Amino acid sequence: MSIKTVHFLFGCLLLTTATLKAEEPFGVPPLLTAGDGKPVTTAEQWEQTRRPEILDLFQKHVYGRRVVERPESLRFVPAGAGKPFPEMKATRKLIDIRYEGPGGSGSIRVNAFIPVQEKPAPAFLLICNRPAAENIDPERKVKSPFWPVEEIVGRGYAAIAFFNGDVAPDRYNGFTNGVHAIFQEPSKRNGESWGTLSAWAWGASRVMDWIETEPTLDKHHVAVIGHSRGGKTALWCGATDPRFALTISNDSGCGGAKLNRLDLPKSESIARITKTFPHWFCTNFNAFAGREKELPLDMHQLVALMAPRLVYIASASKDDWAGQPGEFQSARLASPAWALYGKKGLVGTTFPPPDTPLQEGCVGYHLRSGIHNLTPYDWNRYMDFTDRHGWKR
Ligand code: GTR
Repeated sequence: MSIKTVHFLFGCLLLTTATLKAEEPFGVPPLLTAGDGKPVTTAEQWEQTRRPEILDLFQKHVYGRRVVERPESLRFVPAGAGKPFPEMKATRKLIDIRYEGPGGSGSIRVNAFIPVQEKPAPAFLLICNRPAAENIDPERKVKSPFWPVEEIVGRGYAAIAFFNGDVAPDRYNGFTNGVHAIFQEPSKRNGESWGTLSAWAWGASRVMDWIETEPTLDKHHVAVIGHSRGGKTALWCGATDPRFALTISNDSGCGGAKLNRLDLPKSESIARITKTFPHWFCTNFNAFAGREKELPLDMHQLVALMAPRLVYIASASKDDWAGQPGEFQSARLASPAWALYGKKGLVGTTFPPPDTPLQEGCVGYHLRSGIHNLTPYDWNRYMDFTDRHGWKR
C-alpha cells in the first residue's frame, strides 16, 4: 500500500470515528477514565490512580512482572582506565556492570563515549540489538551508521551503548539462562513472569544506575533509545524507569508503539509475533493472538506512561511490517496525558509525509523515507529534538 493510500484511508477512518461520538478512536480503551469509571482530569489523579493501573495492565498482559529490580550485589567495574579519543574530543569509558543472584552471575559491558567539556554531558543510551562487534565497536575501527558515535559526540552528547544479549539471549530457551535464570528458577515461572524484552529493559536501567554515579554525565538528561525489538524494549524501559528523560522508539512496531487495534494487513500481528518470538513477552500475551480487540489496553497507553517526560516515535516509510500509521496514532492518542500537566503532547494530528518531523510538543514523531533501520537521519532528528528541549543549555 502506498503512503498516499494510507493517508486517504486514515482520513476515512478519522471521519468515521469522529461520527461515533462516545467511542474512542479505533475502539481503543480510554486513556483518561480510571478502572472505576471516573474521569481523570488532574496530574495527581493520573499519577496516583490511572498511571499505576495502566502500568499494571502492561505487566500482567504484555511484558510480564520482574522478580528483581536493582540487585544488592550490583557493582560497576571499570575495564581499564578511560581512553582519550582526541579526534572526537571524547573520553571512552568501558564499564562492566556485574551482579549475582541465586542462579549465578551476570555482566553487562557498557561502552561510553563522553565529550570532554566543563559541564556534565547529556546522553543517549542505545539498547543494541545487533551484533556488538559490528555495531558498537569501542575501538571505532568499525563505524556503523546504526550507532554514529562521532556524530553524536560532535553534537555535544555522550554516546552510550550495551548489547542486549549480555542481559538475556534473544532466543527461546525456557528462560534457563541470562538474567531470568539468575534470579528465578525456570519452574517457578507463570503467565505473568517477565519476558526477554523486560529483561533487556532491566539491563538499560542497570546502565542508568551506573550513569547516575558518573560525574561527567548529566543524569537528568538521558535518553533511552532502541530500534525495532530494541524500540519495544526502550518503550518498556521508559515506562518502568522514570529516570530516563526521553524515550525513543525507532521502528518498534507490534509489541512496541503500534496500536494493536489498528488492523493494518501488512503489519505484524500478535499471533505472528508471539509465535515467532515466544520469549519476548509474558505468556499471558499469547491469549490475545487474533483477539486484539479484547486486549484491556492499547499501545497509546504505554506511550502515555512517559508523561510528562519526553517521548519520540519514529517509523520508516517502507516499513509496513511495523505498521507506521499505527505507531503515529499511538503518539497522537497518548497526548492528552501531557495536557494534564499543561504541556503539549504531539503537535500535529494527521499522519505526516516522509521526512517532515513533528517536534513541537513533548511527543515527537517522524516518518523517515526508506526501510526498517536506525540511521544517522533518525539520530540527527532525535538530537534536534533534545536541542530544542534545551538539553545542552
Ligand atoms: C522482526 C520482528 C519485529 C521486529 C524486528 C527487529 O523479525 O517481526 O517485531 O522486532 O524483527 O527487531 O528487527
